[in-house]
Amino acid sequence: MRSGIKSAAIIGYTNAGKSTLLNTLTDAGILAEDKLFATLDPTTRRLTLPSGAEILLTDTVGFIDRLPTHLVKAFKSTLEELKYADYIINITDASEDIEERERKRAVTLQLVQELGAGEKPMLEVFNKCDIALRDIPFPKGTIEISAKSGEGTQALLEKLDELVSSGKKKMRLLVPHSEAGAVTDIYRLATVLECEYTDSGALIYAECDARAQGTFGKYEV
Ligand SMILES: Nc1nc2c(ncn2[C@@H]2O[C@H](COP(=O)(O)OP(=O)(O)OP(=O)(O)O)[C@@H](O)[C@H]2O)c(=O)[nH]1
Ligand SMILES: [Mg+2]
Repeated sequence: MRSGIKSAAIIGYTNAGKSTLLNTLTDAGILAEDKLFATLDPTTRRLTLPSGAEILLTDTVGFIDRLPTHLVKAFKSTLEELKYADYIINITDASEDIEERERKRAVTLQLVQELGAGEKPMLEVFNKCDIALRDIPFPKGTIEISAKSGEGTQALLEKLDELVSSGKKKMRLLVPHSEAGAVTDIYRLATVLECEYTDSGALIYAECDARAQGTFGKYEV
């Protein structure tokens, strides 16, 4: 949060392919197995999007319904991550029949609400399209991928880029030599597109989110 880098949490029913997706996108080397709850603690990796913007991507524990009451609390604590995420990537296993698919999707959406994350921007992703039953249409607006083969993941990254860049503004900033330390902050909190050292200071062209716009507005030229 302090770094100002946006983050997305990959959520979904157990076995949907969350860890596989994180591995495919970031080569994170996280255990992905055909067994329930292969992931028991969240793992976060840094990912560079096609625009060059960076995002943190977090794998989470799989959701499940009819969870024994004594486990609910433990599960919810691992899902605290959701609270800190800026965006949600909701993965559904598209290889299952429509009833299972919709049931699990409903459980996941319900839990997102219960965790207080219902208002966060969410990308709906249908995974395992390589083995999906083609006769069942996917809901409108969903992104179809195969986390295993990588098919469709470029489109997912582009959608993430759209989310991350919304509300951003390109700014021309002139940082005087006497405040050179601010250059590091700009590199940390904004996406620097160009940087040139001139007689009057560092001339930087950067894409700034709302926070960076506030912090660096005084250098705008
Ligand atoms: N055919 C196919 N199999 C996939 C795909 N993505 C994941 N799998 C398989 O689905 C199984 C579950 O994948 P994981 O990535 O461990 O699923 P998960 O959502 O992280 O599961 P939990 O950690 O238990 O919540 C593994 O056997 C994966 O190889 C895909 O796109 N196509
Ligand atoms: Mg997992």
